[in-house]
Amino acid sequence: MHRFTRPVLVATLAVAAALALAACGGGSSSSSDKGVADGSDSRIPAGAPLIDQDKLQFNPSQLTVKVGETVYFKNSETALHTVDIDGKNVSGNMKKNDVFTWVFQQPGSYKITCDYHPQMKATVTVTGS
Ligand SMILES: [Cu+2]
Repeated sequence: MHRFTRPVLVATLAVAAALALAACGGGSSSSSDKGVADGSDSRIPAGAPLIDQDKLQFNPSQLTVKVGETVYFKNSETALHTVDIDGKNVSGNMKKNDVFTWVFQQPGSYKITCDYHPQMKATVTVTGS
């Protein structure tokens, strides 16, 4: 029995390594989870900062951008949302697939909320150029 211990362990490690690689490859999670557009929406350049409104959340909930950079917000679901910056509704109602953009002109930390869903909260940190 003992003579099989080592090969079994090696096989287990190989499976674990394969699973880890598969996890790194992603596939199931949207790239907007990371706050960067993947280019799948022609209105949003690949690599642009993007906050998705989905599942009644802002995704991601933390984003760091530079002064003057265009930040994209996209409503990906049927629920109506807004983009409020420090309590001010700047987007109006956003329907499914609506895209809203905003350029932050001053460095700082900005609270992003939605008029309709108090649980929707995000923070955009704007750094100097
Ligand atoms: Cu909302």
